[in-house]
Amino acid sequence: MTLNAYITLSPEVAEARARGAAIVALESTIITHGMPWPQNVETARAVEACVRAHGAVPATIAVMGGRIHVGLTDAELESLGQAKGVMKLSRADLAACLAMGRMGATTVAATMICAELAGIGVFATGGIGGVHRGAESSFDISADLLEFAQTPVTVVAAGAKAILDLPKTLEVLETQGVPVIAFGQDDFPAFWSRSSGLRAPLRMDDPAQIAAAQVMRGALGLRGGQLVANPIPPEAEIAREVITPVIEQALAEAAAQGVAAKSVTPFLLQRIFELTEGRSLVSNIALVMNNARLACQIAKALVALKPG
Ligand code: PSU
Ligand code: MN
Repeated sequence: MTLNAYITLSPEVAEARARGAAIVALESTIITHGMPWPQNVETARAVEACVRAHGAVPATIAVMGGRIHVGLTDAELESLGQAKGVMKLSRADLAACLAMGRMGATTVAATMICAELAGIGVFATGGIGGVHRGAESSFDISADLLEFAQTPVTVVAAGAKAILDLPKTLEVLETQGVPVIAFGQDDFPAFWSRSSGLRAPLRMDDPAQIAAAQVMRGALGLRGGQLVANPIPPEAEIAREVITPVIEQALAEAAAQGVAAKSVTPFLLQRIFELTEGRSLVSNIALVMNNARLACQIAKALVALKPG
C-alpha cells in the first residue's frame, strides 16, 4: 500500500487510516539504540499489543530499503532489532538514509516528521532528547526540541531523560513555543523518577483536553506539536536519590572516554543499565507502556474531534 513514493503503510495501518480509526505512532531508535536485544524487540511487540488492547492501531516507524515504513511486520521488527550499523535518524539524516538505501531507526524528531506525513497526530515514546549537561560548552541540544516547534504531533513521553539538564531543556522548549503538559501532576517528570523537582509549565488531567489543545493549535495556525510529560507508574520508579549518583558516574565515564554527538544518549542508557543491574531497563519498559496507554486515549479523542 503506497501513500506516496517514499512511504509504505503496513496493511493494518492502511486499513486503520481508511476507516479513520485511532492510530498511535511509535519510534524505532528506542529499539536499535535505546535497549539491548532481545528486550528491545520484546518491548516493541508488547507496546504494539498494548496499543491494540486499548483500542488503537500501532504504527512503528523505521526506514528500510529506501522507504519509510509506517507500521512494521513482525519480521521487519525482528530484523531491525538485531541489525548492526542501523543509522540513528533525526531531521538531518532522514532523506540521506532513504537516498543511500540504508536501514535507519527514527528518533523522536524523525518519527514526528514521518507521523505527520502519514497523517498520524500522536506518538508514544520513552523520553525525548533535550539539552545535555555541559551544553554551554558542548552545544549538544537534541534536534527533538526544535521539531516540537514545527511539526504538529503530540508526543507522550515520561519527560526528558534525567541524564539531561532538565531546567535548560524546559527553557529551550519555552523559547521554541512548545506546550509542555504534565499529565495528572504539577511536576515535570524525570523519566525513571516521577518528579524532577521542577514544576511543569502546564498541567492537564484529561486526555481529551490534550487532544483539543492540539486541534486548537492547528486551528490558530500555530505550527508545532506538544510534549505530554507522563510520570512513570509509582511501582516502577527509581527514586531520584538512587538514580542520581548512577547518572553522575555514567556521565563522568562518557566525558573521560570522549563520547560525543549521536553516541552520547545510547552510551549513557547502556551504562545506566549495567550500573543498575538491569533495573533501569525494567523502569524504561514500564514507562513506555504507560505512555502508550495515554497516547491511545489521546488518539481516540482526536478521532472524536475530527469533523464529519
Ligand atoms: N526514549 C527511550 N529511549 C531512547 C529514546 C527515547 O526510552 O533511546 C531515543 C529517542 O529516539 C530520542 C533519542 O529521540 O533517544 C534522543 O537522542 P539524542 O539525545 O541524541 O537527540
Ligand atoms: Mn545530541
